[in-house]
Amino acid sequence: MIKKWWHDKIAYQIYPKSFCDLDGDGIGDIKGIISKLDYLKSLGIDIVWLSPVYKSPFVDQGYDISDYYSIAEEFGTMEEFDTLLAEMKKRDMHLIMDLVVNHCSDQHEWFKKAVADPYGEYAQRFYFRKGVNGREPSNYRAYFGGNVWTKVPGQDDLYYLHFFTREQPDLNWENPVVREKIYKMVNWWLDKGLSGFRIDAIINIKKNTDFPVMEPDDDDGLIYCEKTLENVDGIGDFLQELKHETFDRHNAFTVGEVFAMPPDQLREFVGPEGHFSTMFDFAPHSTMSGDKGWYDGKEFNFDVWRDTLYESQLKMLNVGFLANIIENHDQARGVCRYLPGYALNDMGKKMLAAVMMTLRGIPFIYQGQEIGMENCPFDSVDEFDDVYTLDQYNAALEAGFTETQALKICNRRSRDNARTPMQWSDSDNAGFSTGTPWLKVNPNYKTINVAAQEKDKNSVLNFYRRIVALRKNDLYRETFTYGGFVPLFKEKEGILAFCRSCGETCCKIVTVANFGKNEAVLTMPYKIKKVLISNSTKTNHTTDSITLSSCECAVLLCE
Ligand code: TEU
Repeated sequence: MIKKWWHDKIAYQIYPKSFCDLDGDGIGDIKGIISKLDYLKSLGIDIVWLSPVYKSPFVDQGYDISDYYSIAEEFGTMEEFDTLLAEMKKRDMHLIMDLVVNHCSDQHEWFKKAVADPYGEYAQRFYFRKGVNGREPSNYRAYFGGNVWTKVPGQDDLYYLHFFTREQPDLNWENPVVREKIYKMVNWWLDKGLSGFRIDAIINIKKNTDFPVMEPDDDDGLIYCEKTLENVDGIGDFLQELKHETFDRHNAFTVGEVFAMPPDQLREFVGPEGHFSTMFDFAPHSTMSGDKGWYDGKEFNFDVWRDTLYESQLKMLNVGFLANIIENHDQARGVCRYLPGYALNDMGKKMLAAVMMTLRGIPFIYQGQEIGMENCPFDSVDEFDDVYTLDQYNAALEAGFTETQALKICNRRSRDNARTPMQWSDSDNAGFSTGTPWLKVNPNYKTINVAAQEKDKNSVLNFYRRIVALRKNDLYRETFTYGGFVPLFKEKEGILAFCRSCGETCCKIVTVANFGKNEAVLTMPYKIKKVLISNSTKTNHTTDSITLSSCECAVLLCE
């Protein structure tokens, strides 16, 4: 395998609106991020992924961009952004930004010009279509609800396409002018010194532009828009062109947000010549997805989750690397998803960390994960901000759930769970802001916060520091990065365990974790030489076996 600069890196996602607010307006800002770079360095972070900071009306929290060349004034100025880049370089850290190019904002100059002249050049940069029999051109349901077609303002029978909210018109990738302008913008940022991009919702850029009416998948007569992409060929041509015109020229690191990839195209997407450096592994998360929405989401099933994780790891062995997450800004908090009630404590959180940080692939830590932030109790639907949550609340009501039940469903699943302000200390607003935060602060900030965990050598934060340092230790880095993956103890209930090794040239490292309620005795297939890290004060083991109490984990150097 040809080694790349990003193979052994650790990444951290910042959701800027909720990270750190220095100017007191209740919204995080770039100056706040700069003030925390030493903190990120102390955690061992190499790459920071910044969720969108571009100019935006914030209908979808910055994923609706009105100017790709400007920084939103809520976050600061371009000069401050340049300072951020310079300060990161000083610390030998890389910055990647979000590339949101399936759609822009309806406040983008192109869309305004398209609306002003709906049969002119700018309308060609979007999908404008005539209605059919006085209705929308087709019957697709947008990701955040409703029809993907909305009437062009001022027009009777002309519609534009948006797979997300109506304020996020889809860009027409079939139009070479659009592609050329996007590549120019991407290169502009890379020339500035970015190390790459996280690429948003990218599977959506290739559509069947005949937009045929399709068999509905629900009583509303619509079909989920993602399903309409299933048999559409040709996305590879767009993605290879994008890569060739931009990323390749800068040796950039790219991570795709790819849902619904055709399963036979793994190598095309993330193989050595793949469209992206890596892409997120959403398979373990998707084991809980419902067919219709959050209201029919599945309960967490440890066996299904573990087997899916193993499958993801194994399928990548001779292909490349996936990016591993337990959460992001679109998910509820990982500790609340994957840890049963009895494990939702510091032991359990460290166990999840040990598993995630020793898998094969690029680890992405989401802000607050390193202190074990949890889902937030939202007491009323008015406390949510997220468009998707409001849609799913209504979907639950329409499916016959009561308001109390719908609120409970959203409490479990809402994207706002991960978007509440970062908990820096036990002072007002968790030390996030001196103003009124834009979103509720999780009331548990008095006990779960960075300042308290800095002082406690056994905190979740310090465990993350140690496990990150272990992964980067010169003695083990090669194994953690390039080592294979062999699942162990598959027949043992509640056990997640695997061996990482790369043959003669490097050492053998085994991770064992007991997600079960009862103690487990594991007879080891390899001799234990040393406990590299564990979440207990004293690991009970001999050279041949190890006994794990409930929620106990260990990373072992073996012979
Ligand atoms: O998410 C893309 C996407 O497809 C999501 O709707 C996803 O299916 C869902 O959140 C899973 O829980 C990206 C961004 O990450 C998200 O924040 C944006 O809202 C969306 O694109 C539109 O840009």
